[in-house]
Amino acid sequence: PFLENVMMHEQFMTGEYNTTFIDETPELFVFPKRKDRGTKMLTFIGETTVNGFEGMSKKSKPVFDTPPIPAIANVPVQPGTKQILDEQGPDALASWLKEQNKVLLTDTTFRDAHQSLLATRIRTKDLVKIAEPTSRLLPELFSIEMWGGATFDVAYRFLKEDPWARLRKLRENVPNVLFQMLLRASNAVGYTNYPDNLIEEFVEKSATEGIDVFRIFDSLNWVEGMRPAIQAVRNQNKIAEAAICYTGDILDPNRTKYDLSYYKTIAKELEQSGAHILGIKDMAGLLKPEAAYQLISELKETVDIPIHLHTHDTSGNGIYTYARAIDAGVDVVDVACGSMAGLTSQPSAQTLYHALVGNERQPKVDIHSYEKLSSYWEGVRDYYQEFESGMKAPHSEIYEHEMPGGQYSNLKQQAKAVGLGERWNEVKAMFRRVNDMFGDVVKVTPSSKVVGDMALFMVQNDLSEDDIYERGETIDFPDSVIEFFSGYIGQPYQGFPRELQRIILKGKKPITERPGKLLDPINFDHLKETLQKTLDQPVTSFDMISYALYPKVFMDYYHFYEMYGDVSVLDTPTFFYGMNIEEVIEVEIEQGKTLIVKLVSISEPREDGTRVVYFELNGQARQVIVRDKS
Ligand code: 3PY
Ligand code: ZN
Repeated sequence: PFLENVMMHEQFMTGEYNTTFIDETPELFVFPKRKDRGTKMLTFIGETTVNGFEGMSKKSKPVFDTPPIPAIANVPVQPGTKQILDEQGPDALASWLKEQNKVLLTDTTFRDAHQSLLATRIRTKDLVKIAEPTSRLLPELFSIEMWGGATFDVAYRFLKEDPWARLRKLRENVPNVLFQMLLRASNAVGYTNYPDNLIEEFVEKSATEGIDVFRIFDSLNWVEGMRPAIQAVRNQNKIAEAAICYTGDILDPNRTKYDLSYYKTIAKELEQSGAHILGIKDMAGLLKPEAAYQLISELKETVDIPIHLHTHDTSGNGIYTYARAIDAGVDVVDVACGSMAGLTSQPSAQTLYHALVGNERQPKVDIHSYEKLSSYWEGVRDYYQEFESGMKAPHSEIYEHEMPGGQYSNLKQQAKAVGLGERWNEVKAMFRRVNDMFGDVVKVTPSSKVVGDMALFMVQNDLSEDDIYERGETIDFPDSVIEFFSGYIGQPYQGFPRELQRIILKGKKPITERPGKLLDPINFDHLKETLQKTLDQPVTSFDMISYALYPKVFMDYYHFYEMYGDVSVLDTPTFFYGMNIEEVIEVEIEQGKTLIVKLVSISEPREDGTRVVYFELNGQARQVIVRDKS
C-alpha cells in the first residue's frame, strides 16, 4: 500500500517531488483496505484500455477468432515415456531410447518455438488450454519442451505471471509425456553464474514440480561449468541431457577450432560426467546436412548414450539436416508444431513426418492429430502478432552472422530501441566481427548476449576494431563484456584473446576457476526471513529461488501483483489490448468462480489528467480512475 500511495500521489505522478517527499507527506502512510480482486482486475483492464500494454504501441483491440481446441472426449490417456521414467528410472529410459528404431520427437512448441518466433511471449493460459489435447493426441512424443531458457524470466518480467504455476498447471494436464526444460548450467535460467547451492535448489524444486529431462548446456561448452548441474539432476533421479552447443562449421577446412575431434572430446567428457543423453544444441541453425551426417555418425561411435539433436530452421535447411542426422542414427530430434515452426523456430513436425515417408525411421505420430493441434497454435499466434520478428523468408545469411534463433528478434528490438533500427545490417555484420575478435566463441545465452552487447556498443559509438585496440584504454566497455573477460561466465575453449582481455580489463585480474566455486552459498534461512519482512507475508521456497535468481524482476512482479492481482486469468486479447466499449468478457478467477465484466464507457480526461473508466462487474456498476499517459 505504501508503494501504491507513492505512485498514485499527485506530486509523484507529476514529478514534483524531492528527497523529503516521503517525510513531508504523511498521507502516504495511511493505508486503505487492500483492494479486492475485482477492483484490482478492473484497474488493470482500465489502464490497459486507456494507455495500452506497457512496452507495446497502443492499439484498439483487434477481433480474433477463437483458436479451435481439438475434441478429446473419446481419446483415452495412453501411457508414454513419463511412465517409463517413473517406473524404471533414468538409465532404463536411456536404454529404452537407444533400442528404438524409429526416430523420436521432442515438441518444442511450448518453449523454444515461441521463444524464437514471438519473443517468448505465449502466456500460461494459452499453453494450458492445449496441454491436455497434446497429451492425449501425441502420446508417442519423447518429450515436450515447455520450460526454462527465457520463459522463466519473461513470465515474471513481461507476462506478470508465476513460472512455477505454469509448470504445475501444465503437469496436471500431461501425465504421460516427459517434460523437458532448458537449463543454462551454472547460469540456471538467468544470465550470470550463481552459487552452486542455488543451482541445486533450483533443480530440486523443478524436479519435484514436474520437470523430467534437463537439457544442460554451458554457453562456452565448458564441461567443468556443467558438472554441478549434471550431478544435481542425477541426485533427483531425473534425466541429465548434457548438450554441446554446435559452433562453426566442421565442413569448413579454414575453421579448425571446432572440428570433429573437438566435439568427440566433449561428448566423451559429458558421458563420463554422468549424462544420460547427449544433446547437440544447434542454437543458431548452423549445422549443415552433411555436417549433421558426419557429426552424428562419429558421435554414435564415440559414446554409448543416446543422442538428441536440436536445430533452428533459420536457413531453411532444417528438414534436410534432420534427415541426414536420422540416416546417421540420431535417436531424438526437436520439432515444433507446424504453425509454430520454421524460420528461427524448429523445423515442422508434420513436414518431417512427410519427408520421411518410405523411410523405416519415420517417426510414429498421428499426423492428423498434429494438424489439429496446429490449427489451435495458428489461432493463438495471431494474439501475439505484435511480437513477430518480421522475418519472412529463410535467412541463409545465418551462416555468416551465426546469431542464435532466440536472439535474432531480441537484438533487433534492442537495436531499434537505441536508434539503430536503420543500421541493423551493420549490427549483424559487427556481431560476426566481434565473434572473431573474441577468438571465435560459442554464442548462446549468455555468451551470445555479450557478443550482441559489444556489437551494438561498437556500432552505436562508431567504433572500429582498430579503435578498440588503439584507444581501448579510454573506452568504457559494457558491463557484460567486462564480466565475460573477467571469467565470470566461464572459460572459453583455447582461452581468451590476451591482448583484448588486457585492454578490456584495464589491469583487473581475471579468474580462471569455476565462478560457482568462488561465490558464497546462499543462506536460504536468512533470505526467507528478509523476504518475509519485506513482503509482509509468508514466502514459499519457490519465491525464494526466483528472488535469488533475479531480485529486481521478482520484486517488480510482486509489486505489480499487489496492485493488480492475478492477471494470468485474463484472456490474452484483453491482457494485451484491454476492452472495447460495450464489450463483455468472462473471467474465471478460480475454478467455478467467474466474473462478468462489461466496459460501459470512458470519460474524457479530467483537469488532473485522469479518466474515469465505467464498468459493470457481475451487473453492478463499478468505476476506476486511470491516469491518461498520452
Ligand atoms: C536459451 O538459453 O534460452 C536458449 O534458447 C539458447 O539457445
Ligand atoms: Zn534453441
